[in-house]
Amino acid sequence: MASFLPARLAVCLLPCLLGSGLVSASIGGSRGSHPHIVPNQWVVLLKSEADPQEWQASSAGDTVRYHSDAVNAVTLSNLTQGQADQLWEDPMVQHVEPDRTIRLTRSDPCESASPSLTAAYTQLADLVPDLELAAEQPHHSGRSLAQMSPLQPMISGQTVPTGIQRVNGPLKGMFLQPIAILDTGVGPHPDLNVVSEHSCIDGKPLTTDQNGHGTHVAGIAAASDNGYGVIGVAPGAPIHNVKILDFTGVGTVSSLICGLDYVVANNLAGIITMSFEAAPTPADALPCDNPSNPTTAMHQAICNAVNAGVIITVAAGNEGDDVANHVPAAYPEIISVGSLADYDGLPGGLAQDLSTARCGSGPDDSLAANSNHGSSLSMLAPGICINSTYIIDQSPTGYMVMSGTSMAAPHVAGAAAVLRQQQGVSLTPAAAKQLLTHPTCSPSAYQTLFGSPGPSPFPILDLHCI
Ligand SMILES: [Ca+2]
Repeated sequence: MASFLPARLAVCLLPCLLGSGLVSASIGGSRGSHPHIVPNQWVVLLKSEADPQEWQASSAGDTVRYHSDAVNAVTLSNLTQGQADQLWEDPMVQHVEPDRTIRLTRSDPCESASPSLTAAYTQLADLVPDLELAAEQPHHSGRSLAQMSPLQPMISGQTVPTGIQRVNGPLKGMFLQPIAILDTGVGPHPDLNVVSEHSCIDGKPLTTDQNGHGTHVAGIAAASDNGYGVIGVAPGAPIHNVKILDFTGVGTVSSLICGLDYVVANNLAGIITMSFEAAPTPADALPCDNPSNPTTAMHQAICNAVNAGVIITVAAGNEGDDVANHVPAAYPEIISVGSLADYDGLPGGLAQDLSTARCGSGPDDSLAANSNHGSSLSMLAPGICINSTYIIDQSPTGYMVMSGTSMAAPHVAGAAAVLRQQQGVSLTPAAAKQLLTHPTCSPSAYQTLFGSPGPSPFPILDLHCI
């Protein structure tokens, strides 16, 4: 441990630089003058009768990847605007649009790791010198799930995070409905039951998480009930690690569609959670499945995944804005989740107002100050001061407290896994959304929001009421 950076610095080094805007990066390593567009890269949606691999042979540009499950499309790079315009003349082409960057929903990773777990993981780190992954070498971890697994018994003591308490967890039992985490990667982490891994980052097949965000999200949804670490909403549920954002938290619409393709094509998971935003375009507001006036590739791909039976939870975003201004959170087909500020795991607004503390985000049991909201927000779940799994590379404890709607959405994904287990896999995404957003508990069971007594204007996740 002697050569570890001081814990707080090590924990914060990369994510804090990114969070403060001091570091920026994009997939592919270059970016044009427009920060939301991948230069000379295009998503070409093809008509249903076209085979993407055969069509590509006659097109200009270089193929980044084919899409055939979430949408029928090809992503092409090194294609000029003029060449892209010419593609509209192709009878097999339905729609051409620039590939867009997608970015992690901003959250606060700079909180302290759980003190109760620090000692145990310090011991773990002492035993495993190669846990010291330098932040400047984010793509070369080299550790594997197999290397981690034998270390599980070295960690003792399990805490129930406040968010789990607040939604009336933890639940006991076997949770078998898989959840796909479309994020910065997941783990490896001994408290997570990762059953498959796939990278959609160009030229970087490594699926491990060098950011920490995806690992944190995964633990909220499904950390195992195993006597150590934390426990998730659907404890031990199988996790599919689908890496669509690089270590800086940046991806593309193409990498998102790649992730959706992976889940849909392999029929892997009936639930997806994701926490990113793209700059919206007018076409994002158009309905899906209208070839004569098509919506965006991102929206259509998400619709197709939902139509294939996948329940999708999306972080509402942390701008304190109307969620209607943010995609994909604004899409009506998904469940958008805002952040509830809760400090004690209990309803009623009784906890001390921690607004001056690092985690403070308004009064206890209120809508978090920076959570997006508005009439199109589906529901709330705890999102402030949430303790969950984190990459050991950047937290010697392996756990971290983070805040944001990124932390709220996976609570609902875990609940969707519980619901699917209760109701059967035939439960449709629309029916799941209806059940999750119309709790069976009476409004009087709700809490104070906005600092004054009264019913919540938004449904709040409660595992006893779904
Ligand atoms: Ca655990």
